Amino acid sequence: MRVRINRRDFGRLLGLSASAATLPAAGAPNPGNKMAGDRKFPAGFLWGTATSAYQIEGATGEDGRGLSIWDTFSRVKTNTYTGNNGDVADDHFHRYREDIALMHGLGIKAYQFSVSWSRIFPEGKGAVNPCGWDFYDRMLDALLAVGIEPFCTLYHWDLPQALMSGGGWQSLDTAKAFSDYSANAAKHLSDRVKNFITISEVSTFVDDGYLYGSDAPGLKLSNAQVAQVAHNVLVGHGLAVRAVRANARAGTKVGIADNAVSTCPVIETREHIDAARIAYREENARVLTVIQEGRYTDHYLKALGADAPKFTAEELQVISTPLDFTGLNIYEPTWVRASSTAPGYEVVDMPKSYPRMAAGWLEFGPDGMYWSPKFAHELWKLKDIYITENGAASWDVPTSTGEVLDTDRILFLRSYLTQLLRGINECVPVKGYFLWTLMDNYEWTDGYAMRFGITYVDYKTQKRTVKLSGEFYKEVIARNGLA
Ligand code: PNW
Repeated sequence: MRVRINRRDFGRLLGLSASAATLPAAGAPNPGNKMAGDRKFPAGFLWGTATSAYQIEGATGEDGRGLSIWDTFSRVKTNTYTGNNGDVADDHFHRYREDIALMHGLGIKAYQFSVSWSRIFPEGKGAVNPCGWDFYDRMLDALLAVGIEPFCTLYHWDLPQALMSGGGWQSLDTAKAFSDYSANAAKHLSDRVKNFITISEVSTFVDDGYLYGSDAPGLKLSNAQVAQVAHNVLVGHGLAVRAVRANARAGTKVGIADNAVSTCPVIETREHIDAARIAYREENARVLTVIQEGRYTDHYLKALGADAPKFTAEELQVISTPLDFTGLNIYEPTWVRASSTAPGYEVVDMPKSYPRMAAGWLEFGPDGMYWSPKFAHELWKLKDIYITENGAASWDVPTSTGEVLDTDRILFLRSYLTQLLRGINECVPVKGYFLWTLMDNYEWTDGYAMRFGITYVDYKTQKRTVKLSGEFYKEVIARNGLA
């Protein structure tokens, strides 16, 4: 249902926000971080950028890499925007030195990259490719040489094609193969990588790849099958957490990057805030809640009925293996208000006129950057939180002198970072922020048409040009704040 705000309601809203008595307590007290200090982040805050292997590397046929499901899927011309695929992408496989210099120039302190599983295990499991790690070794050496801290994601959607013969994530064999690959990665990388992320955005690749069929592997399964796929992915995640711990050097940390549904109260009253917190737990029941609580919520199981996943108690234990940190990817908000019907909330649909960024799905809503980490922390008392992705696509057009003046992306970033700071000032333990993304890249089915970078890439020449938003981010990092 849609909330209509007319002039009278708006007046009422203003009255509400002007009256301190009707405002909820803002959670933990502000630790005295006022005035100018209000705009600063805590000392040591980790400013990063994120990318993923298939979106930037190219070189899909080099050094014995096996095929991934994205190679197969994107080679069917009708599957992606004008048939774009990742064969070349940003050619980062050959230009990583330039890209690392770019990050260094912006003052970036941490870099989240993903490993292409099929470079390491061309068949997904079995024999390790003897030169599989070579590229990542070179890249990590160059990164560490300039003091940038690597965060390594083990799975960002590019499943080895060979594992599809067993149904991909429809089979727990894939979870087992993922665990073995994760163990190998931990052994090989943990002398240099101190932070591992198991999986990026479970919901996105499960729904788009196995339900709607819009992304690789392009399947359109039943609701029951999809619930099982999601469950299997989480088992793979839990096994990988354990495999990393068992095989990495002491002190290595491991977490997940989840695009949790960012439920936000439509109006900041106690009633709607409480509803949005309930919504956070229920809307994320399939991934984040079961990881944190070790059980699917009653509401989730009831809503799915006969389509609920089949699971064992032992699997739930694996899934809920404690994490060292929780990564939240924050993009669009989900507006929520209180409701008298169980479980106590309703999602408010987006009106047609709601502001969006260039990617049609990306509705503008910086409030999620406050509420998502806050609710996650309130519900589960999380130790460390990282914002593992946040960013926006713009219709970037270089000026005649080659500049890209992406003021809309700056508006987006500044607004979201302001809300992040609001939470941090209330003691929500967010330790770092990874901007999606360093440079324009292969945006999956949107191909090269959708640009999320703070660096513009001319795909004809592979020339990189820092956009105005890149200059903005550089300034934020240098000041460790927004002022
Ligand atoms: C994330 N949604 O994808 C991915 O992790 C990146 O690989 C991707 O390039 C980036 O965000 C930008 O799209 C998402 O519909 C895809 O809500 C879809 C959604 C969210 C994130």
